[in-house]
This record gives sequence, structure tokens and C-alpha cells, in this order.
Amino acid sequence: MHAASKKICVVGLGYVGLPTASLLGTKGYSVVGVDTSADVVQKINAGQVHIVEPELNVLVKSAIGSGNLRAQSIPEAADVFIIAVPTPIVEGSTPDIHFVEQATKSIAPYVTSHNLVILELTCPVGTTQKVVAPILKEAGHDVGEDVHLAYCPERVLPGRILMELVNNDRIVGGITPASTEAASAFLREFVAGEVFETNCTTAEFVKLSENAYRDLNIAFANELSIIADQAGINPWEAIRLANRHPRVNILAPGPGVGGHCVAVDPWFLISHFPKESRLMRTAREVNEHKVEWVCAKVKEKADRFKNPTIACLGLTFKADVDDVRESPSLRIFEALREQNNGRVIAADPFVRNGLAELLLPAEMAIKEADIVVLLVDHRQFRKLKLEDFKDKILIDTRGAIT
Ligand code: SAJ
Repeated sequence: MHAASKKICVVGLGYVGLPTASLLGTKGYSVVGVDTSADVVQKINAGQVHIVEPELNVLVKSAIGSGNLRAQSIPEAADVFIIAVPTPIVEGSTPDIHFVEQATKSIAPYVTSHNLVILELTCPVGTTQKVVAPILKEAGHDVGEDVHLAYCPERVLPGRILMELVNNDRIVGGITPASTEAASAFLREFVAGEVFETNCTTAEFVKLSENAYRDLNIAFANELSIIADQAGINPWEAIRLANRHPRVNILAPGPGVGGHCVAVDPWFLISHFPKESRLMRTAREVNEHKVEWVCAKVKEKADRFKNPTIACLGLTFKADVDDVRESPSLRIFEALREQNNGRVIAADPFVRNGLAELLLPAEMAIKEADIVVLLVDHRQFRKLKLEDFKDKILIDTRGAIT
């Protein structure tokens, strides 16, 4: 079937669903995007975006303008259903997959013979087989033969989503070999990277392994940075030099790990395999501890003043994105506001939500501060030089200012 004659229903218009829906729209598919938020639906239909991601506004505008993409609050019949809803971790470490269950139930009445259902979310190992397939079966579908079901995780990096959406290699794991084949044939229509086939449980495990691997490697960098600080060594210089070894590639220390993926996904494995996941649990602890360590560092400096003004540069979870989910920087800002006797101010050119009212332009925040804590290496902040912090105490958690 040619793209133009294929209809796609994308459920969940967030960081994965919206780029996917708009990309498919611009490729000529007829796409219906579904989101439970009336605001999100209205914005997208007006050709606007509710998240900051380079070029996404252009893509959405073009997909909406072409008539190939429209958003609404309920699903409708389609050839391919893509589920891209959140899977949060609640109470610190327990996966909550009720959005996946809800989304599957919401499409079940519209699914018909020869349809393909793709899950593009992160979930505990076994979710496709034990949770999603039974819901579709209960609705009367012959899953794996007549209606195809596959788990095809996204690996896009916030900040580079549109490029990576097309160019990354993909893993496709069907509930049956026939479903794997159907899903990989579909992905190959618009993915330039290679498509690798496996079963759905392996694909779920692979997705979790990737982000747990990153968490572990960042934990190593964060641990090194704490040791280096104690030993009076510049961690960024030490890591840069160590990385000149042909088989060493240490990541960058920071104020901790945030975002909705790397800081969260290891728990999908740890919570189900608690005894077997000692290293992953320790990595989580090390990365969490980095937040407290930064706060303690700031306190040590602040104690020299009576009522110091502390300026935090950056509140998002990483550079050049607007996302504050699980942001260590935001947690540090909030903790400093609790612990400091004086004012705690902040600047972040990317933050647009309710927090924006609390923010000042960077130059003003720096000017007013006794202590500046650089928490996110946004491109605007990377332009700053050490001489911009004359007469200030600078705590640079990202090694961004030279
Ligand atoms: N971080 C560091 N030091 C580093 C790299 C990252 O402190 O050297 C911090 C960041 O500041 C941030 C956190 O780690 O707080 C995570 O950022 P990230 O850029 O490593 O990853 P995400 O969460 O934006 O995207 C990850 C990616 N996964 C991997 O790189 C293995 C992406 O490819 C996934 O698609 C995404 O998770 C996801 O959706 O699962």
C-alpha cells in the first residue's frame, strides 16, 4: 500500500508521538493524532506546538497545512495505530502503565482485520505480550495473525528528534514473526537507518538496557567528578585527557541525571529484578546523590555570607531543551530556595511554563548574585566567559565556562 493511501492513528502527541505524526503527515500519510488534552489538540490543529524541539514547529505547520495531519481527542479507524503515551514511574520506583492500558482500550473498538498496532513507548519487559495483546484479544481480535502487534522503541534524543527519527537504526519486535515482518515493512517505508528484527520481549529489554547503560556511564562520570573535586583536580580536564586513550570514552559530569528516560527507565528493570540489578541501582543512587552534593557545595560557599543572593543558570534537565521533567537543576533550585537565607533567583531562556514568572534574564541574574550556580549548559550560557563572573563565586556543575 502506498503512503498516500495509508491512514495512521497516533495516540499520544508528546515528545515521540507529535514528531512521528507530523513526520508521517509530511511523508504523505493521512494521519490522525490523538491526545486527551484539549489544549494540545487545539494548538496542533492551529499549526502550533506545545513542546520546544528544533524544527518541530515547521514540520507540524507543514503537516497541518497539507491537510495530512489533524488532531482530535478520540481515535478513529486506521491502517496503522501507533501508541506513544507516557509510562511514568510512581512512588519513586514503580512503573505505572495505566496510560498504555487506556490507550489500547481506546483503539480496540476501531482496530480491524489486517491492521498493525505499534507500541513506541518504554515499558516493563513483557508489557506487549501480557498487557497489550490480552486487551486486543478480549476485544475479539486475532492478535499476531489477523491484527499485527509489535513493540518498536524510539531512540530519538531530545534536541535532535527530527533527524534521529529518520536516521536512527530501529529495533522491531513483533508478538509473532508475521507481526515483526508487518511492522518492519512499515518502518522501512520512512526510516533511513537499518531496521533489526527480534521478538517483542527482547525489544522491550533492549530499550531499557540502552538507557540503563547511559545512566550507569553518567554515574561513573559523576562519581569521578566528586573524587576529583575532593582531590583538588579539575574533573573536565582529567576526563578530556583520559578520553585520549583509544578505548576510553567517559561521559560528562553534571548536576545529576534528569529527563523522562535515563533517570526513569532503569527502574523498569530494577523494580522487576531487584536482586539482579545491583549495579543499576547503585548508578541511580550515585546520580541522585549528585543533586545533594551540589546543594552542599553551594551551602559551603553561601555560609560565608550573611544573606547571599544565589543565581541558578538553567532549570531544564539538559541543554537546549524546554523540558523540566525529573530535572536535577530544578530540584537544586528548589532545595536552595529552602535552605538559603538570602534570595535565590534563576535564569533559563528555554523555560516557558508557569516557572517562567520566577525567572530573570541571565545578565540580570548574574549581576544581582553573590554566588552563581551554572546548572544547564544552554548555548546562551556556553558563550559566557570566566570574566563575566568577576567578583562572583561561580559553581559550574557542567564545566561549561572557560
Ligand atoms: N547527562 C550528563 N552527562 C552526559 C550525558 C547526559 O549528565 O554526558 C545528563 C543530561 O544532562 C540529562 C540526562 O543525563 O540530565 C539524560 O540526557 P541524555 O541526553 O543522555 O538523554 P535523554 O534523556 O535526552 O535521551 C535518552 C537517549 N538515550 C540514550 O542516549 C541511551 C535517547 O536516545 C532516548 O531515545 C531517550 O533517552 C528516550 O526517549 O528513551
